[in-house]
Amino acid sequence: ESVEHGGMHIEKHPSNPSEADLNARGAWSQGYTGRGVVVTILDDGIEKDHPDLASNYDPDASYDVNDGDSDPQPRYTQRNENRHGTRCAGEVAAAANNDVCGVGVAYNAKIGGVRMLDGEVTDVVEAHSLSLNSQHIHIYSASWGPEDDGKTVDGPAKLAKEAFLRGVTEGRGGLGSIFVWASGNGGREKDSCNCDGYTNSIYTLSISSTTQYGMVPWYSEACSSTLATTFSSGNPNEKQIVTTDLRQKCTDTHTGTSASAPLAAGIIALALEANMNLTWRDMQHLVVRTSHPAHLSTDDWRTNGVGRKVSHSYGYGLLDAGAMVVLAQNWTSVGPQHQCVLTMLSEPRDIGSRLLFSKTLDSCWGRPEYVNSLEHVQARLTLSYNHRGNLAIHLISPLGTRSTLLAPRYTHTHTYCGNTKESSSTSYQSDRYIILQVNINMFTEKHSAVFDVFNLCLLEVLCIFSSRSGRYCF
Ligand SMILES: [Ca+2]
Ligand SMILES: [Ca+2]
Ligand SMILES: [Ca+2]
Ligand SMILES: [Ca+2]
Repeated sequence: ESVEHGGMHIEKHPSNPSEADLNARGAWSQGYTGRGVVVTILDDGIEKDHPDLASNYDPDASYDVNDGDSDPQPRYTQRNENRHGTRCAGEVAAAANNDVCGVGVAYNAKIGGVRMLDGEVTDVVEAHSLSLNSQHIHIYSASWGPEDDGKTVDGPAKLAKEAFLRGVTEGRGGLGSIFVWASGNGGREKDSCNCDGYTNSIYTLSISSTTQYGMVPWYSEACSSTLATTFSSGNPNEKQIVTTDLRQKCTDTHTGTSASAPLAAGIIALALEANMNLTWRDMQHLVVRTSHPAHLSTDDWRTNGVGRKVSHSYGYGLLDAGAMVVLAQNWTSVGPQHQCVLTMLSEPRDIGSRLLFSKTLDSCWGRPEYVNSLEHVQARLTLSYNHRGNLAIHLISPLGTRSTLLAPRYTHTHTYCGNTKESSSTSYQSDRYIILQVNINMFTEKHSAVFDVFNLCLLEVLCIFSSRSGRYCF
């Protein structure tokens, strides 16, 4: 296998057709290569003169937020620690047929880089990066967020939040900027990607990793907001990702969920080329409908209320570029989003050892915000608890799909108060009631715990399509 055919997992091995891959060739063979699509990598810069990137490099999709200039060239050091953005860029748009390094998933897409991680990452830096040239850039790929230490619960601050919202409402001529996000590498610390407000946001397409042999990698974080999966590194005997490297080099050792998000960004670029009118929410629908469990191993594959297989490690499974472009071509936009907000709690409640909320909902029936079918659920809750890491929070759909909004994080037992957390989950069919369960997974001590605020936000689209059940939803 030549390196030029790189992205080892993109390649189908003809000798073993049953081996699943991302099916980029399925899209390429239909003529989709990313032409006309603009992707940027929000990272530590991009080596714009790399021989495998230069021909696709787009200065209008690039900026140096760290130094406040237009040149995102990485800062070179002896240890090459600023190689990450260049590696991610090659996965998306390394040029084809030039005998240099590998081939990006969308090898004719325009690629830029925003240098924003090589310095203090403030709210201003994030917001600037997320909203860069949003009428020109279509897709932003990012693999950063709060510490993966299994303790942190954090997310975008004021300006970055506004940037996400402005991006999806005004970006790309109002169709919405597409934010692709790595789910995080805190697996060893038993971190939960739902505690990362960037990947957990409904505005980001959250991407997890699987290994060459279809296993959950050691660094993988499980959570309900993960939408889909691409390949990346695993055990030492498994292959890693081939891509462009700093100093005009090529590497076959790109790793982690950071390597997964750009592969997804490339596939999304192919789908966008197939249909430039897709909104940010259309793209999520395409991902959910075309991703599949393939051969991916985990013990938590469940079939949700509408018959889709879903896992907290893999979301809806492995992305399929060929299927994405096919579905994209004749896709009818899902229409405007509706939000129905429900207050679940009117006064503080003691959590005790187990607190169960169960509520029959009318989904705002009879009002303009009526939710006809469910796309996202956000549970916004504020609680005080002296051993936060022992909390488990589950959301159970009317058809019995159980989503873990928060799994216990045992390294995370320090005292902490007043934490606000927003969790999103995507696996329900709209019906009349939803149960939110709060479990405390600790039996040795007596805890005081109070639930202060809890409301539930249902977000949806009015269905345009119908299916056997009369609804055509996640
Ligand atoms: Ca610069
Ligand atoms: Ca090449
Ligand atoms: Ca994390
Ligand atoms: Ca997300």
